[in-house]
Amino acid sequence: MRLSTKLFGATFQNPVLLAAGTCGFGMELDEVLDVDGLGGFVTKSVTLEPRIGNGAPRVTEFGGGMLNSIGLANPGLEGVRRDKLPWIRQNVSRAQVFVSVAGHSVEEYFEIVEGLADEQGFLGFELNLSCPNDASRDGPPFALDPDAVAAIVSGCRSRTDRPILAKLAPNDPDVGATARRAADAGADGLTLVNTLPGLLLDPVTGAARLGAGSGGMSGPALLPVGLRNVRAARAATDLPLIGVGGITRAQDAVAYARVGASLVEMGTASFADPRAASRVVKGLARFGRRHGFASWDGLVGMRREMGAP
Ligand code: RRO
Repeated sequence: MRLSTKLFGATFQNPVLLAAGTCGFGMELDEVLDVDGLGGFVTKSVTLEPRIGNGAPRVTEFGGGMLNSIGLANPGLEGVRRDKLPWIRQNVSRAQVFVSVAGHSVEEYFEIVEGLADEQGFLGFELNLSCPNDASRDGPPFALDPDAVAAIVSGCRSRTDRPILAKLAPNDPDVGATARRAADAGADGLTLVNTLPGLLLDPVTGAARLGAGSGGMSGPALLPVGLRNVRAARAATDLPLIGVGGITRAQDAVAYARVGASLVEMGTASFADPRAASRVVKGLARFGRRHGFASWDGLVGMRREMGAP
């Protein structure tokens, strides 16, 4: 099965990327995985200033996956320019890289996009509008406010010619409408979904198992949520979609293609097995051979095929 696909003016050698927050800036996985053999990766979300993140524990597991509240720990714009992008420029030539951008205000997104304008080594931006763990902000993430989504995407659009992805939330009551607002504001693609807000407790003490209290749920339990949201976005727009949530096997990636995702991202599965994404790439080739599919692109569902989500 031909796995390469052309999107956003670039060639992805295969459709499997590592999701934001699960692979640092690529260099952190250098010893365990050939990141350049993947379709690409999305960096940890970058904020204007460095952030140390939330208190420990930041991650806890349960039967369906895991819950995290990292709290946007990252070196900040200047640290990324100085310490992270040079490694990417030197070591990543075939995988496509998106820089994830997060802000506590609308303007912070603009400043980061402008601050990276002259930097090389990455294809585009994934605007993280859906972080469930940002203690610097009151209220729900930007992704649940369609006016904020439109303002952030259009402001970034006017500041860069690079591809812009908008990463939306899993608990959006009308993700199709939000997808349309992002498309109208000039997004080149949408990433669905971020982690789902959740809470785990110690039954004896009643205390939250994460230092920050609640967090974002990821892992196998997120698969049906992600598929449903991708399908709803596909029914609402023609934009390329990136499916993320709960992929552990090649057939999960194929399910995302069927509901309209042109690319997929993996994260939680690679915590248990750092080579999980490479395994899915190989599994996709096998899936195509076994079931007689000539190309990944041929599996990607079109808008006209999508019924009600
Ligand atoms: O850093 C985090 O706690 C975090 C982020 Br920015 C996000 O977008 N999603 C998530 O599950 N955790």
